[in-house]
Amino acid sequence: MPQSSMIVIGERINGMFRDVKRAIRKRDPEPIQQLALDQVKAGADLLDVNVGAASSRPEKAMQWLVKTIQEVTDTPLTLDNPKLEIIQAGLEVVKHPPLINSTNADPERLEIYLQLALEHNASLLCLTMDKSGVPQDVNRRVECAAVIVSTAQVMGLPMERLYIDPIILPVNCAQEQPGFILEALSQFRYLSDPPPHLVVGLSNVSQGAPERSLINRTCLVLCMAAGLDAAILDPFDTELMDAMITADVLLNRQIYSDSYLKAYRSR
Ligand code: THG
Repeated sequence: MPQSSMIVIGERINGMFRDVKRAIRKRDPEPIQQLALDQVKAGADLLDVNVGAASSRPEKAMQWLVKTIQEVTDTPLTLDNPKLEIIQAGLEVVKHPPLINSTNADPERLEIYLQLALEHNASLLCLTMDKSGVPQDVNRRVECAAVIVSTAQVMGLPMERLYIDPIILPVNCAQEQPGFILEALSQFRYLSDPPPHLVVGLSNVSQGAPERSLINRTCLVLCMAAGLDAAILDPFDTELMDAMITADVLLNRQIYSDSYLKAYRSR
């Protein structure tokens, strides 16, 4: 039996997008619910929920988004915010165990978030950075990942509920970074057996670049070859989804048939 296929986290419910920002401001459920249903239909296993800078009361906005999405789908959510209070607000109203996105490897913060994930039967996404910021090299990322994995093990969060994110930066700002990400991912895999999930926020890599879709799907396939098994991405990009499904087949993580694209979409 092949290993399991990519976990798709739909990125579109994010206040960074103008349509979402407007819907949050007006408390208009329709665009949000449509984006939720359409992303699930396009292959999202989880839905990222990020209020962005859309609201003066982000706790309330997070709760409204969670409730609004839950009215139309049972798909699990990814509560995406750097602030603990906003994650907690989301946890108060979420129905199904979510993925908490995110903490970093700062030991104090890590313990608080691990405790929170354990209390809520949630999964936890950890960024391989600490108080000193996003590492620019491979080794610091691996050191952070090692701290994350060992702390999770000590506190009793199973690896199936831990996601590690090496933090992808735009290729037009720092061209050597994607290569470092690939190297970091291949090393994260050996930190434990079974390994934690490995995830990236894919669209970061192409921000500000003209060939966004091409850069995104090429980067995704490279990351998958290095062990990535989850990604926050745009499930409406069909060329991206096709490249992902094909890479799953080639990595023996999905069964091949002549109609494998169709088979994936009709799951
Ligand atoms: N890691 C983790 N979580 C994350 C990220 C990550 N959450 C947020 C982000 N990064 C992933 N989500 C997005 C969503 C949108 C874009 C990039 C990443 C994006 N947006 C357009 C832009 O900036 O050009 C918005 C413009 C528009 O179309 O309106 O690219 O790395 N754990």
